[in-house]
Amino acid sequence: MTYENILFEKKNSIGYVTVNRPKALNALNLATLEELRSAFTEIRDDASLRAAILTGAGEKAFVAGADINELAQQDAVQGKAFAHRGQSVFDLIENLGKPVIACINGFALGGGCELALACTIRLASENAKLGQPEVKLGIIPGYGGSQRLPRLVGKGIAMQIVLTGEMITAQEALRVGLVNEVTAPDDLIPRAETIAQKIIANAPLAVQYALEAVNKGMGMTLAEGLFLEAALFGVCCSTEDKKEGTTAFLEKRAAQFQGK
Ligand code: CO8
Repeated sequence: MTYENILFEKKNSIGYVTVNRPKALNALNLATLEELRSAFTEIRDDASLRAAILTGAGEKAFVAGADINELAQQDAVQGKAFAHRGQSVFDLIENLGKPVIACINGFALGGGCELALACTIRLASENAKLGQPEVKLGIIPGYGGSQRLPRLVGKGIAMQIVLTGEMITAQEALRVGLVNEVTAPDDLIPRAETIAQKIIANAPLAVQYALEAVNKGMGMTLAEGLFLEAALFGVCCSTEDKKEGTTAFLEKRAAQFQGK
């Protein structure tokens, strides 16, 4: 696929995806959503890639939301269909089987905040501003914000963010657990690369199953989640990587994982 709205490159086992519509503050129109689907499908299926870093082009925005020009035209049936379509792309990112690190380098609003919420880890630069301003437009979050935000930061804080529609600073996002770390703008991508490489050094299947255990377990009762954890733990015990990891530890050497 030729990309017109995103940049996509592969380097050092990492897929770099940059939403590239800086004149519209990287707002997500339908074409951009479909390019994200294509790039992340490729990252999922390319065994040489072990992590992804997602950011926005320019210095002002990560993603300033769904494209309001398109939103303005949607009737009820289209609105529902668009929401499902975007949600399926964000579900792909959340359940990629590989970590996706959001580098929030400016505005992350509405669909942009929801895109970050679907990522595995969120880092923000000091100038980032996050929020769910949908109610100011007469709509509610439609790409998962009403569901992922309370699961991440708790119901009370999520209610305040969603119902006021006000933006919060990077520091406030850090305080409430919406982002994991805040960095200087120039340190954002290098810090994401450091975290990605630490994950890449680990056993690929173990990383994949740990992601799956956490993601799927969040929607289960504790008993169901524990059952899932035990089942996936058992699968790990059948891998060559588990044999290599435990043997390397006992032999006091670095493990060489094969993802098998
Ligand atoms: N959509 C389309 N264009 C946008 C968007 C957007 N979300 N955000 C900014 N732009 C455009 C502006 O129209 C402007 O274009 P132009 O230069 O042609 O006039 C350009 O980007 C620069 O923006 P501003 O001049 O407004 O820049 P400022 O620095 O003054 O303000 C803000 C920056 C505060 C970020 C401001 O642009 C803003 O408020 N943007 C809208 C933010 C917003 O409301 N986002 C939520 C959208 S709703 C949503 O995301 C719903 C998701 C679920 C959808 C499910 C079904 C489809």
